[in-house]
Amino acid sequence: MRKYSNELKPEEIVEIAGWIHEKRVHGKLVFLILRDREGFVQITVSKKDVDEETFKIAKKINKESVIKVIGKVRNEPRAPNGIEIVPNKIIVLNKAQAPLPMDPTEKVPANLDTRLDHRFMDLRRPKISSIFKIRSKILNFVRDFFHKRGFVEVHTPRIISTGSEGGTELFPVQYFEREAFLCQSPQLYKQILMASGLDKVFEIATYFRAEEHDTVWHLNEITAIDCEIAFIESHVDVMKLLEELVYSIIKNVNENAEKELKILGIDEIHVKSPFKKISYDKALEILKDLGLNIKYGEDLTTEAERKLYEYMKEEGYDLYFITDYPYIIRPFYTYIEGIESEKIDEIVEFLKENPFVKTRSFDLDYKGREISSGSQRIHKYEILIASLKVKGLRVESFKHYLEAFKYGMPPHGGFGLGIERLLMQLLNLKNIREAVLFPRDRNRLTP
Ligand code: AMO
Repeated sequence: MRKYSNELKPEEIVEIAGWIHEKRVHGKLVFLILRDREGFVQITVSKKDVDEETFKIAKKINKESVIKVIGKVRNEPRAPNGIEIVPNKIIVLNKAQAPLPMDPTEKVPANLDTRLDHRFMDLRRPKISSIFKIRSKILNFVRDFFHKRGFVEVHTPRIISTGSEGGTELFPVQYFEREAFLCQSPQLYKQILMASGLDKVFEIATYFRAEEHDTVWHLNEITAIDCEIAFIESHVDVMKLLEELVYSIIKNVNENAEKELKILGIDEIHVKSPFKKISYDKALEILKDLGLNIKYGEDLTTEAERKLYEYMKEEGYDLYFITDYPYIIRPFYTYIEGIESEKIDEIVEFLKENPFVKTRSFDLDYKGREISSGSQRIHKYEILIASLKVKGLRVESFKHYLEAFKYGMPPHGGFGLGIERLLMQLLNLKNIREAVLFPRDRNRLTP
């Protein structure tokens, strides 16, 4: 049975397989450092211990070739982790060509583009694979978190007929003889499901966003943790759940990904709970005091987000909510405060006259970047129609979504939490592309 490099015990005869990370030849001795998923082990090939053929193989083989070794484990204080394998047999499973497109030992640094072009090789570096091992652990934990709380995991369509977030950030696809789009988020479907009686749903979803931004925190294809809950009192219930989720993700990473964090040079991820909560109005006041004027009704700029974090950091917060945004900068489905009327025309008029009316909405920022946003949703049919009209969206395009609001839709709300942004901030990655295996951005469609 094949063993990993972290499972070896002295005096055992073992079989181990992996890549040749390093090779040093000293006359009648060849040292191979074999790398597998779990780490490294030295293979010490001495001319006197092995047959001529095996010695020749060891001496000649290129770095990054894949080998299988059968041999005896021995204590060796001079070897990297205190043990070495003295091989009986070395089998070359596949030779690597030379020169390599990049250096997996990190001795020669490579730029991000070269690394992403050769991602399979980039991932041979423990620092890089650690990011994805943590990502996998987080998603496993998230599924468990929701299931323990009675949520049902769902999968909604990736090919859709209409945008869910408003705006024009859609990728068109040819769907037989019709035009369709890649989904921007599961928003409309997770809301429809609130009328189904499933009550609490979550989805690990892919979002496609045709945003033109070419920045270090935007991607055109992302993964997000989406959830929706029925029978809430307000957005505060949703924020409570999101806070519990993010807090427990961080706790879980600290407890269960110690090895990966260490490889990434992180001792422990700091988290102060409860998270700080400030309203949009308060955020603008704080920013004004810090010398930055944001026009009321405009979104926080990158600079504003960064300044706000400086303020929060002083108070010990890396994570904080910004709540109660004005209607003008939130999506059409966001719950609007203070609407009494059930007449569509009256509501339209009210919204046109009061574009800054407060909504039951929030963003969760982590070290100066938005990682999640959510809200209570409008659950009244007439208000929803009015909101679509005020936002300049075609009511007919939302026909099937609107149906769900006619025959018993409970109050509900939810959030979307971008996994790449979460990982980026959690692990202090400088570029969001580090948090996704094969990023899709404005310029990158391969590999
Ligand atoms: P929103 O559009 O704010 O909300 O997206 C939710 C979260 O998804 C991530 N995200 C992105 N990450 C990287 N690059 C992008 N281009 C990008 N776009 C979004 C962010 C963001 O906070 N339907 C609502 C959520 C809800 O209310 O339930 C939505 O999609 O982390």
